[in-house]
Amino acid sequence: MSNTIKRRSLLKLFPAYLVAPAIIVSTAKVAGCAPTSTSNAGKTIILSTWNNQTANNLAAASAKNGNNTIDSIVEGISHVESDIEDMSVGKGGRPDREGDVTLDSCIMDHEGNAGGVCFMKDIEHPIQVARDVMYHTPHVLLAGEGATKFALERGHTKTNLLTEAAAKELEKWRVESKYQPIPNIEQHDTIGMIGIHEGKLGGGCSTSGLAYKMQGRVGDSPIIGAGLYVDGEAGACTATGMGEIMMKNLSSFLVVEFLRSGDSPTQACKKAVKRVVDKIKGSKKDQQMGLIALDRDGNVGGFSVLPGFVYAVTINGKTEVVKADSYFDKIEE
Ligand code: SD4
Repeated sequence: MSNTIKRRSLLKLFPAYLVAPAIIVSTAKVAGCAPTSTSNAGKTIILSTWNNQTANNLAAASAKNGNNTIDSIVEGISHVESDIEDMSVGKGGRPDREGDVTLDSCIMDHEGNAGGVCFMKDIEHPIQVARDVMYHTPHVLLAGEGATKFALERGHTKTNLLTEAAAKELEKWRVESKYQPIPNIEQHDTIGMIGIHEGKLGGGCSTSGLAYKMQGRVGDSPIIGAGLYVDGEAGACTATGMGEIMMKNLSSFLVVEFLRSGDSPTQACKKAVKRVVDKIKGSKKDQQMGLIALDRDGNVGGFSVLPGFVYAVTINGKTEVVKADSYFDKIEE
């Protein structure tokens, strides 16, 4: 049994933050959470969904080495895309029910430029292709074969994204073919990263989407306003979880609008979570959504629908994993 599967089995019993091999601090202890504090202004800050400490550290190191916010974020996310132990992003990601790994990603800078790819096959680094869409095309989103073709034109090479471990899991899943994404497990590990460096905000998001999704399904992660939104005048937000609920509510955009009107990042995420919960019909505990946000003064925060959501925060080279507060205290009824 691989480590990943062991970890997944553990996650079925315990929320993610209980098995994450990291120091977890509560939201309140994170420097910069105070709504009106400007103590982080001028610092380099990187935030990412889930326990993506290595990605944060790589992004922060890249910024220290002179790269801008966007290129630093791309470096951090690219690491996760190549990590086959992460079965929700890039190479090694869980496939759709036909056995194809299809990737979604987007990126947005301080000035409001944006790019993305969705339903893209055979390319290991969707975040880099998203950056190319942003800077080298007049468009925002390329899909499917067009995205792969563009990536090849930009110098990417074809890669087999389906690993043996993911193929074996698919075979097991096909025995029952029950499509019931489990909060914090099936919906776990997508990387959304936002940051500020030299006063410039930016963000990126990358995922293989929900495991065993219908062929052609695209979630929130490549959709500007749903999985990611950045506005240099207000702040940045990115999301993880069941993409359909972020898409119906444009949750990342909404959080940035709350930041614009003066809410702290935690308060803004909490209000956007409440909006989603109020609108869910049926059981409100079937779907996880985790949001993280950063305002233009460098204050950070996060909030989720269900417990179990954590995020990594790096402020001036020091990384911590933070357990987000959630709307519900328990997953079970
Ligand atoms: C999606 N939001 O495709 C993504 C899944 C995710 O951690 O966040 N997984 O809906």
